[in-house]
Amino acid sequence: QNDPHFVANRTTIVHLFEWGWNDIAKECEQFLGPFGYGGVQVSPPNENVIAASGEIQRPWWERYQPVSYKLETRSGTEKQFKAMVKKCNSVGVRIYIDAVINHMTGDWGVGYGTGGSYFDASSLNYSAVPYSKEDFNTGYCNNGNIQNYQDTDQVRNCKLQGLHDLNQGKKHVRERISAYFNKLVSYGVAGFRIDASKHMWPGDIKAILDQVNSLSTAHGFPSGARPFVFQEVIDLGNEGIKAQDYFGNGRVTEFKICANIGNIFRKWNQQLRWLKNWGEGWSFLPSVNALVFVDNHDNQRGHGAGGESILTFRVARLYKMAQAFTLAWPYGVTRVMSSYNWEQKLVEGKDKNDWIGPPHDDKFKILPVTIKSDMTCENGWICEHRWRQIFNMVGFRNHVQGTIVEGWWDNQKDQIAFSRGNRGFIAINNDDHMLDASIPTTLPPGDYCDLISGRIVGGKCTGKIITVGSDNKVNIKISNTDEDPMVAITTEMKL
Ligand code: LM2
Repeated sequence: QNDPHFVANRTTIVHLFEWGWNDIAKECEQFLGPFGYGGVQVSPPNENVIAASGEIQRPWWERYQPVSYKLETRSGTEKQFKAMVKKCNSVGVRIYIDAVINHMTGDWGVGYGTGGSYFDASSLNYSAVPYSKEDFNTGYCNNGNIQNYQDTDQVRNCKLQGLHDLNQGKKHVRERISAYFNKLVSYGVAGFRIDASKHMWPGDIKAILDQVNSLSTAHGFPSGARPFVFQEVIDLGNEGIKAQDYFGNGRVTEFKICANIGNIFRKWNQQLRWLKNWGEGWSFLPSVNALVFVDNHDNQRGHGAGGESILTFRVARLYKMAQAFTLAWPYGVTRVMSSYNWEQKLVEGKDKNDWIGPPHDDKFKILPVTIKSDMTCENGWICEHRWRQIFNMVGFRNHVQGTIVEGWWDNQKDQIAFSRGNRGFIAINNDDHMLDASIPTTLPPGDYCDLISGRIVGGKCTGKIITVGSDNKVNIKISNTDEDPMVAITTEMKL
């Protein structure tokens, strides 16, 4: 189902990667609600393997190795999870969980998960679900990993990176997963990011979702509303499995965006003016089917559909520009990444530290997200979603929702501008010289507060003031050396 069930005038999801439940509850109340975020993608809430081997201690990726569907993880307890969902819903912020249902753990032998549940990975016994040998796909690819991504059967039945592959064709497996989803729905969760969807049969995902209850009016959803679904399918156009195969279940992550937007803003054989027909015009997925993002938790560290061009918080200036464009452009449901910092160790272009988990104390307890007086985060948390340029552009998107792009302008190179109906206007200068132009706009004449450089605090604009003249033109001057070489205005911040 493609509708995220945002409350009115909200448009954007933030992925609070590896945050604790108590911190997310606080963030909903203190920031996400007041600043207009529509929902949060949270890290997998179910019990996972405790990964520790040699140098690698409690990596972030241990959460992609389920042990059971008990809600006990480094992010917190079931009780804390439940309280978080309630608190977030009460301030109009939806919660979507990262659902790891393609597989269980890799080969860790015998152990206990983060919730204390026993498992034996070698005999495929996950007693707390329970799953046993018959619930898994065995005997494919000689019991090994996917060898050939052109072979659809292999991609779905063999192992992904050594992870024991569940057989979602089985009634018992479908029942255990839908029971897990139903518990989450009863707590007020609004939907699911379905991890590794490419590695499951679309019909099996459908059979599971068909057994999931509708969202409840008690949590503020419209009566009969079906959970929001966005499926993680990496389809760059060169494999047998297509994103389209999954449209019947819900939205699909559009990974073509990440590398392309990186190339454009890095000016690697690309120019900003090519953004003019961004979206379907670039043969991306239809807007109604797409989940849109500049980077995600995988490709920001070279996993998944990564590559050199991916923009992240580490190249903040370009990242903010790419985010501003993405949030200003009417295409798909947008998701903003919110990261923690880790020290990279680049060896021949590969980060040896790509496994490092969230900021933690010496007992590996996740550190709280603390907030400074300028609204940004500390303790190792980056909080891109709290950068003014980004949260104000979320506000821009909320405000211009339902309008079309009008008055596209460019300088034949890396300076662009456009309006959104009579509600918003944005100009970006990624060229190597000043942008100095009088640009026609569909915004009404008057003075506006630029939301990239400031906000309205106590009735006063703390940033640049931009004037739309009675001739319906706006004089834009943006130096190519500005910290943020762009301006954006909306009628919401008309002075
Ligand atoms: C995803 N989407 O389809 C997630 O977005 C991605 O983060 C997951 O991989 C992947 N699918 C499986 O859920 C991550 C990470 C991998 C990691 C797995 C499992 O990118 O590196 O694999 O989670 O934790 C790790 C080791 C790998 C090992 C495997 C099994 O890196 O070397 O393979 O665990 O123990 C033997």
